[in-house]
Amino acid sequence: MKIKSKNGTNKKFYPLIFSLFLLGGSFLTQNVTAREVDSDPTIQNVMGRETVSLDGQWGVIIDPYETGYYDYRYQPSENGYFKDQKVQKPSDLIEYNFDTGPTLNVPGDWNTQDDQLFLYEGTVWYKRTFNYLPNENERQFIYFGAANYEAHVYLNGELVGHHIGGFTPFNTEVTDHLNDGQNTLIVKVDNQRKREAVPTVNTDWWNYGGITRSVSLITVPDTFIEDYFIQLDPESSNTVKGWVQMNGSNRANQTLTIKIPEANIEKQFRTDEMGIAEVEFTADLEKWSTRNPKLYDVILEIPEETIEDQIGFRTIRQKDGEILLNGEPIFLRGICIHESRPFGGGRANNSADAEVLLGWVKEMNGNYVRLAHYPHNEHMVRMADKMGILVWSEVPVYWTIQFENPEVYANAERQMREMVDRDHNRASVILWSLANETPRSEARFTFLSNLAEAVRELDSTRLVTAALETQSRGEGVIGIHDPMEEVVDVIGVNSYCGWYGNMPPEQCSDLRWESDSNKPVILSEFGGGALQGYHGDENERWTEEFQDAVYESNLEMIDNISFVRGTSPWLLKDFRSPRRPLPRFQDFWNRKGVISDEGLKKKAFFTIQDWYEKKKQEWEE
Ligand code: GCB
Repeated sequence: MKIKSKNGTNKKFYPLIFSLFLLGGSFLTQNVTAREVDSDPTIQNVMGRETVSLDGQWGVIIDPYETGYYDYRYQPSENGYFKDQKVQKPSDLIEYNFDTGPTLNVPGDWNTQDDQLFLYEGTVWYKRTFNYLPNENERQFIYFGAANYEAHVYLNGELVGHHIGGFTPFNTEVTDHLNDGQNTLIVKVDNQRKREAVPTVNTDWWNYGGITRSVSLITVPDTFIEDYFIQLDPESSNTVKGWVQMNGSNRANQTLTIKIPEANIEKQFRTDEMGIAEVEFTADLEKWSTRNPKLYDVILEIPEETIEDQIGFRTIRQKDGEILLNGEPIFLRGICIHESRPFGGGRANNSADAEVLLGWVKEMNGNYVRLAHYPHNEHMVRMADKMGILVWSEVPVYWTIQFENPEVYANAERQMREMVDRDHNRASVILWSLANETPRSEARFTFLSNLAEAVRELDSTRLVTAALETQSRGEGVIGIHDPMEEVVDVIGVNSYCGWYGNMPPEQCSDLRWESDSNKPVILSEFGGGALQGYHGDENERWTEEFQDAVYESNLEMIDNISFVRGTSPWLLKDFRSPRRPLPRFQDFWNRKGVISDEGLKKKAFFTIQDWYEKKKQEWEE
């Protein structure tokens, strides 16, 4: 296992970026471009730290023309809405006011909170105030679980942070920007789709905008534990390996103690000049597994602070066509999930949502989920850790993005890094996915190969995958043939027999499959749609019977594919999509859920449940 600081190969540039932030207070003005305030390294385990929640009602201004950002010459304005100017005398002209306008709840997408915003794509400004009383030797960061898609963060009128990417966390140090007493935090969030964005303009899901995940003010000591990566070495079932990254003026030559009290572990390490302690020790630990999701309290101590996390220890590998969890072959009985609330629409964003969604997976006899098509909130992976559900996590490199564009690559790699950084201590997460259904080309191959290399540099303890497409190899034969097979560890393939294409559902079971590789294959998508409660003949589209027939036949087909080691049908729950307008049956919902938008199960749910019960017996799990 490679030891890397969280910025991977950028390790040596780290102090430079960091000091830019420390100095930030003295020179950041609106003239500083957003790019210069990117990249503050994100803090690990925010849920386990001292924080003040900034969730709740925020004042908002809907700004479709970005009048709060650009002046009438379309130049960035010195006096944008981020200044939160107030009328001082009756003759003053100020054409906005956060305090007398509408509010939105944070965390939450704006689309499902205000009818006016249901289809809105553009800028909304958010404002809230909070009180702060300073303490010597403490530092503060403002942390966002996610904001879709581009966020500019202003504190007391100054730009302090900027982030691109709708599904990963970011934080900004604000120690030198805070006032004693009242502070005003303003965030410009823009969810406009762009051709050169990741994802690009064309997706099959709703572009929910806003501050969709929690916001908090984190207080840390002057020198603190910024990040850590503590996992079992995949090659040895009793060696714990990893690193701990300190941040602050005393980061060099610090003593770090790691304790796992339940396993009688107490080990000391020292940080190097960069504040990194490399960690390695042997321990006799009960393994985390789907049957026994054992989590240990892991305590990290430096003189200035103590951090506690709950970590599971397991190995995941692939060999000779098998996926090996703790050295034992396993069949992944999964389902895909969009980050959509269990009852109704809108973004899921809390632990209760995660418990219901993953509870349904358990009820279905599942042991695995594919979190499509972007990183889901941290509650999901923490709940998966507790419930013993394995996870495929992916970045929104979806369909036809600009594979030739280096900026697009940099964006995708950054999102991948932020996803890995947040979840690299979660035992449940076993697969990092590079992409979904991307069209084959040389540029795409280079892009995805580089992304695979980058993710392996960051984390060599997990497997790399991608959802690829199949090809017909003549009458009745489906082939998997994609140059990406060489790059990934586990091959994902999406295939919609009986739904898309001309083949009626009942013929799918006769298809034969061939793979050019001896790597394990996951059927990462298959299925069809139904309107819950609509019944009829199994030849009639949109009936639960039609959807069920698609499943019956596909599951029979999969029973005959020798190299399949996992399935994640498309998908657990109906989700909103602008691509699905058909009145009465769709009404802008993708109906391929086996559970309706209201949380009601369709026939196919039980068909999968029975099949997974059978698989469970076969694989003795
Ligand atoms: C797919 C995509 C998924 C779509 C699904 C569908 O292949 O990967 O994002 O939502 O098909 O419903 O067509």
